[in-house]
Amino acid sequence: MRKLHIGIVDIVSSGPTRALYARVMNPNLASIMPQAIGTWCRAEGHEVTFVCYTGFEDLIAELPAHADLIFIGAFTEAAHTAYALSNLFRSRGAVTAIGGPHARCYPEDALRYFDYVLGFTDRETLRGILADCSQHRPLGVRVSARQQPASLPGVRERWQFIEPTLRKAPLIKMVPMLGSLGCPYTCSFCIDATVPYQPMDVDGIEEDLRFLLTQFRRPMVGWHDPNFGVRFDSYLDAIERAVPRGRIDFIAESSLSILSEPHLKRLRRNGFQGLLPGIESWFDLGNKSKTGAQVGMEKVRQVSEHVNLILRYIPYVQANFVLGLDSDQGAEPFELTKRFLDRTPGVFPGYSLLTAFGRAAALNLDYQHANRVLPFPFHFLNNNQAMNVRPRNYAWREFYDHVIDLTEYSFSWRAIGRRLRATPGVKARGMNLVRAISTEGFGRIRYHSEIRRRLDQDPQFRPYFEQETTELPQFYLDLMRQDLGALWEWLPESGLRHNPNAYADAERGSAVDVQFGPAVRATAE
Ligand code: B12
Ligand code: SF4
Repeated sequence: MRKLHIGIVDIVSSGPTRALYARVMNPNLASIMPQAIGTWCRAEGHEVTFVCYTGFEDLIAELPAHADLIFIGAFTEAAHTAYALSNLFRSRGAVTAIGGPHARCYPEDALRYFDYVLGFTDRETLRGILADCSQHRPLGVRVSARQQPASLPGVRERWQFIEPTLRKAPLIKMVPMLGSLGCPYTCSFCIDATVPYQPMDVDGIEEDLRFLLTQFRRPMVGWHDPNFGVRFDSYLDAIERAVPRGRIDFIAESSLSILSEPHLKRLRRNGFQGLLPGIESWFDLGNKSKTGAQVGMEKVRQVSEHVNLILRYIPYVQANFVLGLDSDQGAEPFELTKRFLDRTPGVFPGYSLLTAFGRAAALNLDYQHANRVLPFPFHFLNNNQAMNVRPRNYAWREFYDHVIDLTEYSFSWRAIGRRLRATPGVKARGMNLVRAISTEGFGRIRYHSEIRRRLDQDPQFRPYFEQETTELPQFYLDLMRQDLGALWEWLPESGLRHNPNAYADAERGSAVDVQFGPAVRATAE
């Protein structure tokens, strides 16, 4: 095979930024897979230029002008950035490929702009693409391994990409690691509900941790497992074997059902500094929070006690909620969240507006069949800037009133003060304060209030939200143009629109045919 010049972009920021929070945090949000792809490409003998785009780089200057192949890893919120980049590099003769959450959720749309659209990706899948490396236009080919890879390059192998990425991080330097793929739970809204749980090799994890100790005085690891610690003892045994007590700090997303008191004691002994359990709803998804059939105030009491217990052992706890679920009605769900905050002052609340990310979950088919999915451009699908599912039990204005009220309550100076007093440690306090007064707290209050104001006053808003028209309000177009910066010029005009019901159409067999290239091992997911 000829030696290829390959560019890899891990898009963390969907456009240029100068925000302080982005400078501190974005390098810490790098993904594992682009680093894995880079490692495999180099191991196959190709030349690789790797950029983790945090919003501060000049992408066009940093990537090779004459690349043979460009891989882009993108969330849906970065889809337009990815489409623009693909267009730019195709114009210079490169073949382009996209992988990551957007490619998994919206493959039909991504096929219009990329030669390859990847689902599950293992080394074999990649080899097929490297061997084929040819244009597939106007529609690309969709390529996927049959299942998640059995193994991925560890930290030592990925260090060639981790190290330059973390060099951009001035304060916190978080190394991304993976202990497992998939999840044994089946939350109906989750992309992993149908992906079997699969632990990664524990020996590899130990080796990575030992390696990290040689690189930083006190490393910090962010576990990217959908649900860390399902095989709790096996992971903690590995950590205890590899890491002298307290030498590495860890952060993980775990469900409440895993976080029993004996487990918390062990997590604390082993340097866990931050946990992000999902609560999601007071009226649904009891299996995840170990509350069974309990709902409403009863669930608030139980979950609050549990989260306060976690806070006795772990300084930083973010509890995640989804707003606007079908099980919610009236003011009660929002009021219950306020009571939860009153009872659990140390917790940082993470709110997501209900979002149907294309093929992410089977539940999205129901929303599409019911014609409840709005065609908000991908750029706004980050759980906050737009809610693309029409709520079942709320009118839009009423819904936004509740969201604003809850956000104001959560990030009032009173709540911030209580949170700071209830949070142990300078780092955790600092993080809670910065998040509250920057984009996540005050910023969201401003943004949601602007949307609410426009629902009353901007004549383009209400008809779009009520699905009377698909004409996007100018407000969103202007915002997108501003966010994308110079890349806006490269965004194909058709990229602004997508079929919000592509998943349902594909199931009905009325979608655009998926093509498969000759030399690639292609399987529909
Ligand atoms: C860990 C995680 C995070 C971490 C790390 C993020 C990161 N940069 O990787 C943190 C906490 C920072 C995070 C933040 C966010 N996240 Co998140 N996160 C996850 C989670 C739990 C696991 C993803 C993961 O790394 N899995 C391990 C990898 C190896 O497996 P995989 O993702 O399935 O990838 C496979 C293929 O897709 C492919 N692949 C993946 N990437 C690439 C790249 C290339 C180039 C190629 C070729 C192939 C490829 O290969 C892999 C192996 O088969 C998923 C949920 C889930 N269970 O998947 C949500 C998820 C990915 N997050 C999601 C969202 C919405 C967000 C946020 C926007 C939330 C917010 N409002 O802030 C931010 C965006 C952050 C950013 N821009 O980077 C959505 C994405 C939906 C979408 N279509 O965009 C998901 C799916 C959750 C959901 N709502 O269903 N997240
Ligand atoms: S517990 Fe978390 S990762 Fe597992 S299916 Fe539910 S939401 Fe997804």
